[in-house]
Amino acid sequence: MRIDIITVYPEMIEGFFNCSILKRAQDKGLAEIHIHNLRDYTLDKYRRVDDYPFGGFAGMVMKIEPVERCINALKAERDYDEVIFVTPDGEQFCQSMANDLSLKQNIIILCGHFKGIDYRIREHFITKEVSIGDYVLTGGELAAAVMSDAIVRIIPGVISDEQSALSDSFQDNLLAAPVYTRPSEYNGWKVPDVLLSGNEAKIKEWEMEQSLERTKRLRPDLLNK
Ligand code: 6GU
Repeated sequence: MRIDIITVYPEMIEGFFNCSILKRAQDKGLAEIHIHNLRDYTLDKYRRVDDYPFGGFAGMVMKIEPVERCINALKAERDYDEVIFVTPDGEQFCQSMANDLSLKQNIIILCGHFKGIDYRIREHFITKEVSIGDYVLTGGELAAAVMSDAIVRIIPGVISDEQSALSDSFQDNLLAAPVYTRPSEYNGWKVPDVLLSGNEAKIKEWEMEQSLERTKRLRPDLLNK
């Protein structure tokens, strides 16, 4: 899968994609992540990508021209399944959306900045608008990073133990059971006996009970989904 991220601040997220599991996914050839600086696509001699809003409102608005040139340059190379704009007024991102997007071949994620982007970009280029939660960030970069992380980590082969991505919290609308490692006793704090019993059936049963109990207690809303 390939993700193209368009931003005016590539340096905000470049480091993020060069670490840990996202880096490994790219090294293994399972995901390609390309970050494009929108300023490289403007014909403006000062490389300006924003301008004053019509109507006399406060703040600056991202211009159509560089966004169009960037998206068209990408589309000339390959077909895209989605052109996503990350914005607080978009559809709420969640695990099932990450699952769906992880099955796509090529997606573009456009990050907004300043007061917003010229609405005609949203009408004519964008196929999906996504928010990562009900709070406002300074720009879409962190949202693009959050989405890319959630999408790439579930591509088969990215996490060596496939089971571990599938048993994550939220994959089945349940929170995960607690996990423990050695030593089995520390400061008198003991690991639950069942985990040391070697009885796989009992361990599975315990895990499910724990998942249900934690979900009921901490996120009862998930049980109604
Ligand atoms: Cl996608 N962008 C911004 N600027 N703020 C957000 C967001 C996106 N999602 C939640 N808050």
